[in-house]
Amino acid sequence: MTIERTFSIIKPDATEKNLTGAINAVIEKAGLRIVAQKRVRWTEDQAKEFYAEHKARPFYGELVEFMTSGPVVTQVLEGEDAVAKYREIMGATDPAEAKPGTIRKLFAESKGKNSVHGSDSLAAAEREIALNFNSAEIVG
Ligand code: 3AN
Repeated sequence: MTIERTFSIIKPDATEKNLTGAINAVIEKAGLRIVAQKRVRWTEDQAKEFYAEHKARPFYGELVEFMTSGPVVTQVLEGEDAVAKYREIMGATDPAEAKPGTIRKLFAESKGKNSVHGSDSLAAAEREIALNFNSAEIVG
């Protein structure tokens, strides 16, 4: 077990429905600490850069459009095995396949409007945190 940091986004479908606090409650109950958080509106360029690895996927345009359609809450989460633990409590990409009690089962609408993002590896977490926060904004 090692203490890790992972990057999280509360997506526009969830901020629109006023679910930031409810999602944060699930995160904190799972033992992850929110060590940085800000509510922002991404530009198209920011969304394109963040999701660059998905450029060739058929849903890329839709994804960029959705992620810039309203405010997002970006976060750094810290805790034991934070990357894997957050993926576990987020649930499957498709909320219909997500396990009971997971954030996506509780709150998400569809594969696109799926309420949250979490880094899928430690390397991705480092890249995503660096893109969105400077070190002074992260208070562990
Ligand atoms: P995850 O977020 O669970 O790691 P990925 O990496 O497969 O999922 O996909 C990245 C993001 O692209 C997802 N969070 C989701 O919002 C979006 N996405 C994935 N599949 C689809 C799809 N079929 N239609 C629309 N958006 C999708």
